[in-house]
Amino acid sequence: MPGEPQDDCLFCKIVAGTIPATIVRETETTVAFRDINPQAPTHVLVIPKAHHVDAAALAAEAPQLAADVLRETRAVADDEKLESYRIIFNTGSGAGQTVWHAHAHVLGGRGLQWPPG
Ligand code: IU
Repeated sequence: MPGEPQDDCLFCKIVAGTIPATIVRETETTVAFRDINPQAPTHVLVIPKAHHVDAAALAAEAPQLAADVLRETRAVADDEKLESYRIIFNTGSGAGQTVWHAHAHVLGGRGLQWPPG
């Protein structure tokens, strides 16, 4: 069922607290934590607590929750005092998605090239 915790999902385990993460923000519906392999001085992942496999599924299955995630990206940027930053939802393996629980990357603190690779 969309939204239900998955036993084999790493990010569900972070939500449950059974795998450690450096959590920077938490709301009733979302968690934000530092990426373990940061690609910029600020690299924070914002995830819904509920399990949805990717951004497309999240938008379709729980649009209010998608809005919660987007609002939290703004809050992370404010907390980190980022004037410019990038929000990325890698969606599908061809786009670089490796964890099948929707997450927004918030990247900032350095110059960012466009287009991305
Ligand atoms: P992707 O868009 O699915 O490729 O992003 C997954 C991210 O999750 C990636 O940047 C990893 O470094 C990050 N990550 C993490 O922060 N903690 C973990 O335990 C694992 C991956 I596994």
